[in-house]
Amino acid sequence: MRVQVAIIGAGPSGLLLGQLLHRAGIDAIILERKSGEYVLGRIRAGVLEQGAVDLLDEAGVGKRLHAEGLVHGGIELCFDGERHRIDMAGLTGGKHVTVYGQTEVTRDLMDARAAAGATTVYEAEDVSIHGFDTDSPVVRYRKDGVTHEIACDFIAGCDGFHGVCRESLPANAVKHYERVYPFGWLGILADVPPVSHELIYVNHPRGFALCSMRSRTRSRYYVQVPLDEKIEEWPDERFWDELKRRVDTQAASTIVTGPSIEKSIAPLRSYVAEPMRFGRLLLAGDAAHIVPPTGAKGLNLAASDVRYLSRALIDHYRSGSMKEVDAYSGKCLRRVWKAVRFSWWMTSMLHRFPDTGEFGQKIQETELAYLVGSKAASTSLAENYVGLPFED
Ligand code: RFL
Ligand code: PHB
Repeated sequence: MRVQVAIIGAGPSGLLLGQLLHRAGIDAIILERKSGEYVLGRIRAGVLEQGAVDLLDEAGVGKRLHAEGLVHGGIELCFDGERHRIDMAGLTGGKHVTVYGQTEVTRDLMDARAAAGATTVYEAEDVSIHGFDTDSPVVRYRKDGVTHEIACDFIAGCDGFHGVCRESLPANAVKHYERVYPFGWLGILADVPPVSHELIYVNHPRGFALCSMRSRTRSRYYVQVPLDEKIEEWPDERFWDELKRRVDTQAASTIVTGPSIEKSIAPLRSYVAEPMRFGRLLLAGDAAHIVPPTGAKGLNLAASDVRYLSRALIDHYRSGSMKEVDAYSGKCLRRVWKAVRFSWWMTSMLHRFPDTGEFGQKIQETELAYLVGSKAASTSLAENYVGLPFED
């Protein structure tokens, strides 16, 4: 079999790239290790920058997002027991974010791909990539006991942090930058109305908390927990009690509790692999970088990589030039590092670190007080949160 682009991974990066290429008449196959239901069952990000919304529109999958997504023009920061609103729209000339779950984005992209009749091979085993340092790369995989081989022009590594693509690079071809944080987020999803119509990020001596949502009837809440925490030790009751201890008294008295429909612990990490391109292998999304979720940037960075990658490949097939493919890694990484910095900064300001003590807590509260009291500082947060501009 031969295709123009072989995409590894059917998460948001791979599916969105597949859709944009399909609309440009470029032939691509997607190989995914897991089943479609498994991919849809992963509860992850919830906040889309305008740039990500625009790209989903461009891919022709924006209809349900516009009908059901919640448009937010601000967030609240809670510290020292009080909430302060950051007027993101007011500070950025009217920009906002849209709350719409990654699960829904994935579902919309899967439906569009099925409607287009494009091929996704789910439960593709032992995917391996070869010859990406030549002009004729090859991808192999196994399905139902049969080995298949695909010849292609390019391989798009959209296979997430634990994927095979980055791992296949020669060790001396890639530099890794990493910071692992000494805590994780325990998150629950529950069919209860959100406590506030905007997100609340909480700094508290007991640890960070976040009140988020998926819709007007479905809430997503998180609390910071130590890395070795066991999910079995967190029955719903304990989660709700801990959340109420961290938010302000007004929120604590109005939070509606209910049975969780999902509960998981996610570790926090900052990671970047440089460069994001090696010959005819191009990495996108979590395959190339990870940010802690505090800045709500993971899914948005995946979309911005795909924006640059789809444009580079479309330009190549129209003009025959490799100029945009050559520029891909540099363009992505300049934007990636800004989001890595922002996510690290939000994480540092809002979480309890085991070794910084009461001094660290005072510094954080002072930084937050400065932030909410200074238009310059609030604007810096707001322009990063709604999403920094693209290069083209
Ligand atoms: P994904 O979503 O991980 O998709 C990669 C896909 O590749 C498949 N795969 C393979 N397929 C074939 N062969 C192989 N060898 C393969 N190895 C892997 C995987 O099964 C998967 O389907 O990466 P993508 O598309 O780049 O999308 C990125 C986003 O998913 C990610 O940035 C965000 O979800 C990050 N993230 C969060 N971001 C936020 O903005 N807010 C959040 O609250 C938030 N929560 C999270 C998260 C990421 C998590 N991870 C990665 C563990 C919570 C978690 C638990
Ligand atoms: C979420 O709703 O899952 C969410 C929202 C904002 C974040 C992280 C996660 O910063």
